[in-house]
Amino acid sequence: MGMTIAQKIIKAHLISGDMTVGSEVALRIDQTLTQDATGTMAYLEFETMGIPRVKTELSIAYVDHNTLQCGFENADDHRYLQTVAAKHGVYFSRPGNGICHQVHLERFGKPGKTLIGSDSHTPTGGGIGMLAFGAGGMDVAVAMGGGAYYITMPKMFKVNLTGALRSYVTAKDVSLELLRILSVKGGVGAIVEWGGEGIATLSVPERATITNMGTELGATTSIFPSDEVTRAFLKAQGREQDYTPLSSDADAVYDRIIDIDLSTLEPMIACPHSPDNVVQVNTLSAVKVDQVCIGSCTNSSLSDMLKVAAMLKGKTIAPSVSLSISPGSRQVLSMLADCGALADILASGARVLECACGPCIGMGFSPSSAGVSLRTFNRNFLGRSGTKDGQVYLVSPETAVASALTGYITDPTTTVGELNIQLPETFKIDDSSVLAPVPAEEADKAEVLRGPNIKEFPKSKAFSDSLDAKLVLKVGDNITTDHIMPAGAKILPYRSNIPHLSKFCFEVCDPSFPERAKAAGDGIIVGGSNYGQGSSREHAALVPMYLGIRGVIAKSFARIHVANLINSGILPMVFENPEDYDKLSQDAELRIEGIVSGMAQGKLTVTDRTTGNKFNVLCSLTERQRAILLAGGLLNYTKEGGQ
Ligand code: MIC
Ligand code: SF4
Repeated sequence: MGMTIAQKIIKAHLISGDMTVGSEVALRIDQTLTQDATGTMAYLEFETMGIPRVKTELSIAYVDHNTLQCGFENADDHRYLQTVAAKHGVYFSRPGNGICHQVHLERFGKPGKTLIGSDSHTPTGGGIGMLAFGAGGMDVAVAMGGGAYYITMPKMFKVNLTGALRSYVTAKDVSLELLRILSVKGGVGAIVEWGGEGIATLSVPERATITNMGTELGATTSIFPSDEVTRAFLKAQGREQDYTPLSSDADAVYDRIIDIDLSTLEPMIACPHSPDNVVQVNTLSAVKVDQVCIGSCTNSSLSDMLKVAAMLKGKTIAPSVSLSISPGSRQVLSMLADCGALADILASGARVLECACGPCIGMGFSPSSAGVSLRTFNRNFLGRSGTKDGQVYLVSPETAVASALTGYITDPTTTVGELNIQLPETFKIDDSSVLAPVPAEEADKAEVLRGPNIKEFPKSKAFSDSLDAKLVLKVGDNITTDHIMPAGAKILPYRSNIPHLSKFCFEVCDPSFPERAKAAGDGIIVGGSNYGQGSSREHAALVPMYLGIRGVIAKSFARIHVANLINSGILPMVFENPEDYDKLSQDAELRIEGIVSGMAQGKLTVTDRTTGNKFNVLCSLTERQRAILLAGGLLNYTKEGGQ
């Protein structure tokens, strides 16, 4: 039987496991990346493993999230990252060099290689034919040390593209259309492979926009073939030697095939507060816009920015609109400056921000109270912008500019004239903001500098055979990691200070949660379906663990979050009968007995001691996951010699 691209890369990197859907496979990882908001924790974890130098082909630490320095915290963390990277053989991309996924695509990604990153949008690398996964920091630490990365063998979906996009209709609209079709849960347990004759019309940055947004489907990852388009991009980046062709076999089998005709697609928009709340842009033309933000790892490439500049050229944005532009990398910004496009952007009245995540993660540029903000980003979860009642919509750069010019949500296809942008034949190469590690023979002498914001790693408890715990919080469907552990300029600086961070846990849902959880001693959270969707931040597991949470019972979980729960020693459980969710009330006293044997059988019985009601939960764990939980988390397990 023929194979898909993803199956071929998995086969070439298989350490153990069989490739049947649903089985656990262990993969060899060629490259890792971290960003600063998850990286401090990942390197602290790596240091506890006692491995002197990373064992991957390439590991790199980016600083792109926490770039505001409103106090010593972020600056100290950057210094820690720079020094810990230098000592252990990790490259360091300095703050200002750009957003991890954009820079990685430009300078380091290679078709056919595996990459894991402590950021959920690592699948951006799929745009260049990498098999790239978002993962928790601990999994990245283990991979840096040469350990395997474990995934559940996914199903294979194929999106078949025909035709070509019309002017002003974009790759972002393709992603939003797929989110409309599949929803934020529709990709769970699957790898989305893109194919069909239409892909030849999409450039690597456009493909990367699509694989980046695949994260919002809950997909394990997304991938494009590596073809002549890929070769041309790598050549323009001075890296033609990194090119390898990759395609699926003609008789490859897919679990689901979705057809999208690019030529009939309309500009799409995701309405507040979910990326799958998608409608056509032209249905919202009465909505007045207060703010427009262009950038993020989804839409900050040179081609995006050149289109933005071309649409803004000679025009001025509406007086009621505040427009921000964050180019994705120093390469993008510097090429915009060289060709004069930056001047066109500035003359329009836009505010040019640093090459970093910025507003996407609430690092400044929050909208006004109840303000309507159009963003070219990938997530519009409640509160993520920093303004709880902000109304955030997700759009393409073309829709963003058209709307910034009129002050209302505007369908960009109404713009007069074609939008034709030529990608340069060669990009401007300057890797001076990527610092090489110290040579292995000098690493002993290299000092790692830690600031006072770095606090001790929280200790998790091993499981005994029974657990009495309070149901401290009951939440609904699609709870994101932004609900569990919010980010933003005020909180992000404390990513390596769990005690302080814990004060904000579940702040969006219930600000009394941290105090109540601590008072309860051992606690359980109950959630609906797709619990933990969104980011890879392991803080959404480490912090609840610090607050005493021992288990989460949900209707279903998001992939990276469930791995983070297990790594942190929290037991994920799924209702056998989803109706039992309705019978539970917050503050109930729950008891679980026979945990060790129940985990092995994949089923446990929970007694609600408040009502006397009993119900079953499923915990389908591999032997390794059980051992991790019984040890009280991945770090304890690794220290005890687990692989
Ligand atoms: C995000 O987009 O939510 C983030 C911030 O990049 C996160 C990582 C983090 O929380 O640090 C992600 O996507 O994994
Ligand atoms: Fe940064 Fe936003 Fe991309 Fe996350 S989604 S990596 S915050 S730009």
